[in-house]
This record gives sequence, structure tokens and C-alpha cells, in this order.
Amino acid sequence: MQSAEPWWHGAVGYEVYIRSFADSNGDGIGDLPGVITKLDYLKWLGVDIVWLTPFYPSPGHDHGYDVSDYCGVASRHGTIGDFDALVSEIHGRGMRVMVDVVPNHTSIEHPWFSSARSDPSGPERQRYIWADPAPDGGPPNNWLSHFGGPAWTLDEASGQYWCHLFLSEQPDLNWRNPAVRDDFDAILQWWMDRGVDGFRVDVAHALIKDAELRDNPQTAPLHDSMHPFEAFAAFDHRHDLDQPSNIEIFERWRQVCGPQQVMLLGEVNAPWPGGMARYVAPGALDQAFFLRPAMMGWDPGLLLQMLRSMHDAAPEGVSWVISNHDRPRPVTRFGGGEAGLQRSLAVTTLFMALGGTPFLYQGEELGLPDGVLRGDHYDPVAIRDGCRTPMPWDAGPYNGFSAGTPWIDSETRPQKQTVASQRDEPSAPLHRYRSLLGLRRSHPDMWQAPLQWLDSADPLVCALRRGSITVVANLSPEPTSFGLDSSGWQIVYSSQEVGSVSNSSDIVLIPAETTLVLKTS
Ligand code: TEU
Ligand code: CA
Repeated sequence: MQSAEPWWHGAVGYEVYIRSFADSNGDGIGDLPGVITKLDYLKWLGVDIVWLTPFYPSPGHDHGYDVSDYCGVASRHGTIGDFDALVSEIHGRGMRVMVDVVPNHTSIEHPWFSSARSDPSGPERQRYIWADPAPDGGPPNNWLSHFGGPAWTLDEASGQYWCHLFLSEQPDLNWRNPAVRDDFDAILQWWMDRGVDGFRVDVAHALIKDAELRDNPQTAPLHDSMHPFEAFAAFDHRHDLDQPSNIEIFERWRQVCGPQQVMLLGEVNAPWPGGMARYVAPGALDQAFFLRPAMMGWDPGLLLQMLRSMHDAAPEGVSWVISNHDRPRPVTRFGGGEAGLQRSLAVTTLFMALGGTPFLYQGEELGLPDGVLRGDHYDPVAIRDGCRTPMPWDAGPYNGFSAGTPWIDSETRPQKQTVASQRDEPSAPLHRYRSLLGLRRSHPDMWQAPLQWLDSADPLVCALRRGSITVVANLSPEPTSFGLDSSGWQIVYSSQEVGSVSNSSDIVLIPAETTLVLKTS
């Protein structure tokens, strides 16, 4: 039976980076039983969807995004019995569970790759992308890996290169091969049979590659000191990313997952707004993460411009985030300290009034800056370690994350950054986020009523009305006033303390870098 509204309308999601969330057995690595112990917290916070990052068997070159068995649980994260228990505990609390599916590449240790590599003339070979060397013996084309160096590694035995848009230990699947498509249908079905409510699709924009493996045009010079992401950005990725036939794969998945039942949420990094919107057209993905706000520094003019155009191109199709496990935390990116927190909250408050499903990344609700590493980098591209340090539960050893030694060596967080301390402090970020999540429940107009943008002369001010709710985001460094068409209003939420506000006029005063949610009568 199909209900009129997809179940995720009005929902708020929460990303659990499994390695660093909660360790139940003292081996220093977060696990599924650990997540179970924190579900009451997530429910209390107001989370509707729990997204679990990969917990599948994996040699761990990319912390689980190199999968060697798509239908299993790595012993470091628990057992399949633990997974089933977690699903039932999540459902028992009226929440939903989303798992990651990683279709662009497998682990180098996946049995498919072992077969493909060992028998160059066998049918299994075609599951991956192989090519002969260029005439000079080098890589077949100029494609780069996101993580540095060429996107090709030579298999000496066969004399051919395999393609990998990430690490060499993450060989890319050949999505032009029907066998690969069939396998993933079965993988989705396998997890749906275990009760998952949605899939987050890793690098959804990259599955199909140019059939002729043509060179990408280079758009900027390369130099040795470039970070891999900068080198990657020095090319026009017209032949390795965002090929039009990517969408066919998700149209097929839509059939497998059923309309409006199992949510398909893509990690899509395509040109916006039109390129992004194609992935969430009817019959394909339900939503796509719009990751730009999670990648940028504080540039509110650009942020608001992207937000308006992206929202209008796909009003219900964008999942709004400023944080995930791949980039420095927003408090840090947006200027650090109180300013970083205030800006993060102002933006997230605005996100709560848009179509699509906003997601928080673990610890965002505590206003955390990046963690500070004590040892070497663990991440192949270094910049992702600071957001992956353990979730600070309390002021005990390792902030209560583990009774053993955490997999990542980082400084203990100060007490006021912990869940235990913030729960007892009504003015702490945790309570601000909790009230914010609660708004979607107490004021369903915020996501249900038709959205109408309100004019503002200032490009750093964004205002919208949805039924009885008006949201005004003042992202400028100066206070501002905003004219309403009614003098009957009250503030139902403010992203920071605004003190006593007179509501006897039709002008509302908004402090700098603050978003207000108003109810009008
Ligand atoms: O990230 C994909 C990814 O790295 C891109 O979004 C990239 O950041 C962007 O294109 C910059 O050019 C996903 C996972 O979230 C990440 O943790 C994995 O390492 C990666 O895929 C590979 O599976
Ligand atoms: Ca553990």
C-alpha cells in the first residue's frame, strides 16, 4: 500500500560515523552494540533517521568505504545479529535506519576483484575497468584519483591498468556490465529484507565512465605542492564523473526499492542546480545531499545564492547538510569558537524550513570544533581526521567513547563539549539543537506548507514564509530589521539568545548572524 506522503517528509536525519561513535567492547573501535546504547539519546535529541556509515567487512584502507563483502558485518563492528538487534531497537523507538551502499568501487580484497585480476580472459574480468597502457607505457588516460596520483594502477601480471577514482585499493566497478547491475539489485534486496528503510549512495555521480575512456580537459596548471583535491579540481571531469546514464542506474534502483518505501539518498557531487536536480527527478533518487555548504568556508552570500537556486530546482529533492565525515567541522570552517557555532546554527535553522531532509553529523549538536590529533594522520587525504575523532560522551577517559584505547589518537575534549555536561546546562548547544529539531514536530507548517520566498534588499538576508511560519536568516555581520505584513507575531525559535523582543510592531529586529523562526497570526 502506498501512502500519499513519503515517510521521510518532515524527518531529520543523523549521521553515525560508526568507528568513532561508541565502542561497547573496549577494542577502541565504535561498533553496532555501541550504537544501541546511544539510541535513547538520539531519540531524546529528536532524530528520525539514523544513517550508519559502512560497517561491512573491509581491509580498512578508506575506513570502511573499501568493501570486501557487501552482505556482512565486519567483526570489528559487531555481528549480523547485532545489526538485526540494532534495526529492531531503532524501529522500536519509532526511528528509521539508513545504511551506506558503496557501488562505485569495491575493496581490492573483494573476491570479485581477485577473480577479475587472476583471469584476464574470464567473464569476471569485465566487472572492473581495465585498459592497456598508453603508448609510453604510462596510465591509459589523464584521469586522477580524488586521493592523489593517477586514477590507474598497473597490474603487472596482465600488463593492464585498473581504474580507481579513489585509492588504488578501491578498484572501480564497471557499471556498463549487466552482471554488476544484477549484483547490486540483490545487495539492496538483501538489506531491505533485514529491515533497512533507506540507502545513502556513495559517490552516486561517478558510477558510469566514458565508454572510450577519453582524457579530461585540464583547466588549471598542476604543481607538486597541491592537495589531491586541488589537483582533482584542475580538470573538467566531463569523462569520468556525472555521465548522463548514471541516472538509469537509479531508475532501476527505484524499481528495486519500490516507490516511496525505501529512501534512496545519493551523495551527488554534480554541477548545481541543474546537474544535481537530474538525479532527483521523478523515478530516480528521492534526494541528494547538497554538499557545497559542507565544503566551504564562511561565505554567506554564496551560500544563500546556492541555497535559493538549488532549492528552487529541486524543492523536495535536496538533503541539506553543513557537516559530514569528509570535511572539517562547520564550527571550525565557519570561523571557530562562538562565531563558528552561531553561524552553524543560523544556517541549520534555515535548513530546517526547506524541503528535503536535513541531516546532522554526530557531535554537530554539541557545537564541536574539529578534534585535535596527537599522532599521525589516519586519513589518506589528511583533512578528514579532525571531524572523525571520538564522540565526546562525558569527561572520563577518552570522553567515555571507549574503555580501551581509541583507534585514533586525539586530545580529550574539554568537559563543556561533552554530552553529559551539556545535558545539564540549559544554555548549551545541545539544547538549542534539540529545540530546533523539535520545531519540525511542533510546527509542521515549517516543512509542510508551501514555501514562498520573501523579498529582502540585503543579499545576506534570506526570508521565507510557510503558512503560519516565517523564517528570517540574517547572515550578515550587522543587525538588521525586517518588515512583516502583520504585527501579530511571536518568536518560536532563535538560533541564538535574542533577549526580550518587542512584538508590538510589524518590524522585527534580528541580531547579526542569527536566524529567527516566527509564528504569525
Ligand atoms: O566521498 C566522496 C568524495 O570523496 C567526494 O565527495 C569528494 O570529496 C569530492 O568529490 C571532492 O572532489 C565518499 C565518502 O563519503 C568518503 O568517506 C569516501 O572516502 C569516498 O566516498 C570513497 O568511497
Ligand atoms: Ca568495539
